[in-house]
Amino acid sequence: MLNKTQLDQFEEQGFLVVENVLDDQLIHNIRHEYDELIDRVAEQRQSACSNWHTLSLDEKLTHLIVNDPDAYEFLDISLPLKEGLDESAGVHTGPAVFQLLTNSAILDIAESIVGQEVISNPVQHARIKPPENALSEKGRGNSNMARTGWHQDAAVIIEEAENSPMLTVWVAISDATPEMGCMQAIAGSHRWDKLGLHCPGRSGVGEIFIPGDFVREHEHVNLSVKAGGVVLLHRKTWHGAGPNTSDKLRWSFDLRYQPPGYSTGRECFPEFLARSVKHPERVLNDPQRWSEQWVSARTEISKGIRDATFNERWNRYRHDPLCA
Ligand SMILES: O=C(O)CCC(=O)C(=O)O
Repeated sequence: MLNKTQLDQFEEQGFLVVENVLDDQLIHNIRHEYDELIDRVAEQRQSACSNWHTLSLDEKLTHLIVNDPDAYEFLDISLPLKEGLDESAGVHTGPAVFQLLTNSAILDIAESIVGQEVISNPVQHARIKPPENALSEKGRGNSNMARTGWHQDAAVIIEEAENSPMLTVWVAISDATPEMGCMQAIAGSHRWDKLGLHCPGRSGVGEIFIPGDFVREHEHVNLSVKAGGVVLLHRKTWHGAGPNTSDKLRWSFDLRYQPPGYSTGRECFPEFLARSVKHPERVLNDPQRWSEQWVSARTEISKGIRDATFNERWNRYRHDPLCA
């Protein structure tokens, strides 16, 4: 659980860095799961290079993302936010990722902020970022693999969910330093009244950014953290992540938690009860069932049984001079 100093700091600044949250075994399990996944994906897409089996996991991830950026959806832990989502859409829902979502140290932290009833919100992503100068132009517009424009998490979801008390838990699988494109945030910005203006990005739904001039008016801090640590963000905190200018891979997952009874902001994707004092019998413990929920979401969306409404509210600013 977070202590009083940490809670006060989160309340005051709108973010908090907590080191040493994950144990080495969980990081190992995730890396191992992705090692198997990357081989499968590269084989299916015929994206492997001739010396593939001599490469380390980080080298394989880098090779695939640089040379076949469209393969990224098979590495992400959310279905892609694209129109016309069909049965071929990729999402990775392996047991090690479920272990991460339901990890007791992470849930303790989430509980400290959202309360004893904890929903895992499906607004979640894997961010696996090779050195930015290796990426293609297409890759550079995608915040899963390149820099992340400044934004507020409450602006990423549908408007009806803007006030859902959602907590972002950003988990470092590799170290994250300023050179590697760690998270950056503006202290106290979560207490500013209205959401800032967000502009639609050039590459797909979900990529939005606050114009640079608005960001530069304020000082920001770098949220460096070591592998196994987490960064917590209030949903209204202005934040982003710089480019990875190092020669290493920068890898993180961003997860969201909230109390029950509020919209998750992406209702077509599955949420689940991760911890509960009131209804322990309803807590989801089965990685297979979790995975099946994502598969059902994909099937129902592709058949039109489930409506996939994503956040498109910033599109009206596409031609606004402030967004140029
Ligand atoms: O890891 C990143 O680059 C961005 C993550 C982020 O913006 C978030 O978790 O809200």
